[in-house]
Amino acid sequence: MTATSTPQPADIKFNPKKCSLDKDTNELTSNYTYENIVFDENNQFDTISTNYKFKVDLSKPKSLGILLVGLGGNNGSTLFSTVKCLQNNISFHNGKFNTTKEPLYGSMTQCSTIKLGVDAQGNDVFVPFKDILPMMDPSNFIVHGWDINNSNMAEAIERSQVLQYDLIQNLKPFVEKTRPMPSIYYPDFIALNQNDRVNNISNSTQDPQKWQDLQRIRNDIKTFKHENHLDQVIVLWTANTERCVEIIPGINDTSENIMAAIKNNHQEISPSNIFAIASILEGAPYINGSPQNTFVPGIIELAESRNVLIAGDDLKTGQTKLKSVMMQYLVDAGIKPVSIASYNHLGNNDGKNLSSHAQFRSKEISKASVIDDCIDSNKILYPDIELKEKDNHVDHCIVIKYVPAVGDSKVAMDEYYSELMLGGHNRISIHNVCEDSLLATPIIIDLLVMTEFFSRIKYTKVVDGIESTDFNEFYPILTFLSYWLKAPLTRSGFKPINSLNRQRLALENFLRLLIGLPANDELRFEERLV
Ligand code: NAI
Ligand code: DG6
Repeated sequence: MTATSTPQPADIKFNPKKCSLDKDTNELTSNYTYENIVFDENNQFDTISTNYKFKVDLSKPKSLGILLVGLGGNNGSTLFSTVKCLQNNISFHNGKFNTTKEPLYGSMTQCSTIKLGVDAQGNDVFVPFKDILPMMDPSNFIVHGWDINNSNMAEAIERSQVLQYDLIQNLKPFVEKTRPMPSIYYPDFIALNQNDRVNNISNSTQDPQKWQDLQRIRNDIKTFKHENHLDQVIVLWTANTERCVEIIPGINDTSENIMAAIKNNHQEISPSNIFAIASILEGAPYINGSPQNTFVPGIIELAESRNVLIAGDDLKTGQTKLKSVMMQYLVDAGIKPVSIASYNHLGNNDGKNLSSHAQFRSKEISKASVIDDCIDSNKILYPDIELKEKDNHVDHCIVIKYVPAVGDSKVAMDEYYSELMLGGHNRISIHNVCEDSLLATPIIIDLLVMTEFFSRIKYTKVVDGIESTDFNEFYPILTFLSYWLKAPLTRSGFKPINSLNRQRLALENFLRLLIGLPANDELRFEERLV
């Protein structure tokens, strides 16, 4: 593999000392020894080391089915349009010139690189992220989905006001024939101000039949898969933010209870609960791109028992991504942030929905959690709570306001106020204006590409030189996707990792080990030692 090539499966280069390729099955197997330092309760440590064998199926599917809940929204219609642009070479006027095939800026899989090593002169050598191993090309996505509004996709992109005028005109012939499938709407979960959008639903709001709703969504997934001859479908929620559901023992705490609660039309069963369960029962990975707590314990248990990949919550696009970087920078520099005030205003339909308190609260929770792991990492700056409560936390204030005039251009203003030595203070103010859905869409692409990629990987443990013939799939909560998610859903007993660099490092090192390379470090001994 060269630094610029786009390898086909046959071109994959790997370290033969660690990997082998089975040409019959087209699977690449790599050996990896995972080492970690484990401390006991007396603060004594030991090195643990576990041998694993990972197997990647190098044959990616010809097409990947994508079902979006919220297809007609800003993110949904922008993703749909992006794929149509790629598939049909649709050009558009970008300021001064006409262009086709602009790179998918903002997508880590499509536009970033990974360091593989150094050349003979000690210069770093990078390869495109997507070229390390075969990954889906977004032009091979087949996209459809549901929406509570029946506008066709030409009307949807016009309404969204995300894309430029001439691109919308050029896209129209390719998108106007698609209408979202009717969805399910339980009015209590999204803001009342969304009511006037509702004209494409299959349930009765007066006489709920949630069990039937579940069957119908399952059927939609099956039909889509069958009609498009697809091996795999991924379902992603990019519909309005819902209010959080209450976790109620006996209702949504186990998989058995939640199925019974659906049959009984329990009020705390949300539309996103129905979509997640339908996907899991159909074996389709489910990603929650919004902040609500769809993944109640009963749904996690169902995903575990069916071994279906799930990930969430809430796309990490602008302000929060920057916050996870800023916070890590400050804390790792030994500077002590004491307050972060984050203001947002936006004028799209997402902003309108979030102007309602219960839906705002879901977002507030997901936006707030992003600094927790940084605080936990440094007991010098943030000593244990018993010492003095005020020393232990950051005043973190989150405000979101709906300002229709700015449309999809979201404005984010953040002030980081920190303590310096000898009583000094440091105030950093950030003013960030971004086209919200043009940041979110490449992130959705990454989540889909990586979910499909991870579904082709299996592993087994090697104990005393003996490897089990049974290869396992990943634990269903796919925390490798945390890089793209604001409030990473995490396996019970583990804390989420929010720091962007740590999330990216995990992905890079995992891709490296699959081709037999050691974890990346920046020791640069070529330069530093004589
Ligand atoms: P949007 O309001 O433009 O689109 C949401 C769509 O969902 C609408 O077309 C609406 O009719 C539809 N919808 C509502 N309930 C539904 C249901 N039960 N079934 C099917 N469709 C339903 O919002 P946008 O901007 O596309 O954002 C979508 C979600 O992604 C929101 O929850 C938002 O908070 C989240 N998000 C958005 C980001 C962005 O940058 N745009 C970033 C991070 C998260
Ligand atoms: C206002 O905060 C609207 C939200 O939907 C955000 O646009 C979205 O959650 C992205 O947030 P962030 O913090 O990643 O920019």
